[in-house]
Amino acid sequence: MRRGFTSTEMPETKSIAVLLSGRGSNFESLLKASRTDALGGTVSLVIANRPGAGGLEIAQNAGIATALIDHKRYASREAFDRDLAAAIETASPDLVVLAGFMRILTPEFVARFENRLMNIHPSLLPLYPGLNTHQRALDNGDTHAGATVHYVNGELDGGPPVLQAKVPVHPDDDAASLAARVLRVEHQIYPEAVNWHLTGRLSFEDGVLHKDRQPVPLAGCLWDGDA
Ligand code: NHR
Ligand code: GAR
Repeated sequence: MRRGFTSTEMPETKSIAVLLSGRGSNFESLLKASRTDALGGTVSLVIANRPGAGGLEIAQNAGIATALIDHKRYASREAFDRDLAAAIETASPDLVVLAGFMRILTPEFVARFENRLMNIHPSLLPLYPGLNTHQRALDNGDTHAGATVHYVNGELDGGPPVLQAKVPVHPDDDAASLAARVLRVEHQIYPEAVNWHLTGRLSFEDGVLHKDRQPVPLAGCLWDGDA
C-alpha cells in the first residue's frame, strides 16, 4: 500500500497488454517509457502468436507475464481469437496494443475491445493500409513516408488515427533503409499515443475521436518531435 492513501483513494495503475508477432522493438519502446513514467501505466502481459518471437524473450527478461498462442494450432480465426481474448481478459488491461502483430483480427474480437485497441502501422494512413508499405511508397516515388498510431475498428488499418509522424524518403532508399527510418519515429509516437489513452486525454464524442476535448484531424495529430 502506498503511503498517504486509503485503499479506496489509491491512484490506480493503468496497464496495457501487448500483442506481437516478431522482434518486439515497439514493445521495448513502450516498456522503456513505462519505466520513466512516460507511458502513464505498465505493461502487464505480452502475447505472441508465433513461437520464437523476439518480443517474448524481452518480456521474460523484464519479468513480464507472457503467453504464446500459436495461430497454426487453431482451425479457424474465430477459435484463435476466442483464446486470445480470454488470455487478455486475465490481465484486465486498460488498453490492448498491437505492436507488429501480423494476424487480422475477427470483427467479434475488435468489437469486444472497442475503443481500447490500438495499432501502429508503418505508413501515413490512409495511404497504404495492409502489408509491404515501404516498397509501395518507394514504387510510387513518394517524398515522405511515416507511421500512424490508430484505434482499430472494423476496417483493416481504417480505424481513427491518433498520432502520425512523417520522415523524408531519401533518393537512395530501399525498403529496408526506409523501414529503419520509420521505425525510429514509431518508437517515439507509440508511447506518446498510449500515454494519451491511459491518462484519459482521448475520447470519442458522437463517434469522433477527440484529444483534450478537441476533434483530432482525420490523419491524426501530427507529431512534431516533442508532442
Ligand atoms: N485486425 C483488424 N480487424 N483490424 C486492423 O486494423 C488490424 C487487425 C490486425 C492487425 C495490424 C496491420 C498493420 O499494421 C493489424 C490491424 C496483418 C495483416 C495481414 O494481412 C494486415 C494488416 C496488419 C497486420 N496479415 C495476414 C493474415 O492473414 C498474415 C500475414 C503474416 O502472417 O505474415 O492475417 O499492418
Ligand atoms: C513495425 O514497423 C510495425 O509498424 C510493423 O511491423 C514492425 C514491427 O517491428 N507492423 C506491421 O507491419 C503490422 N502489419 P517490431 O516487432 O520491432 O515492433
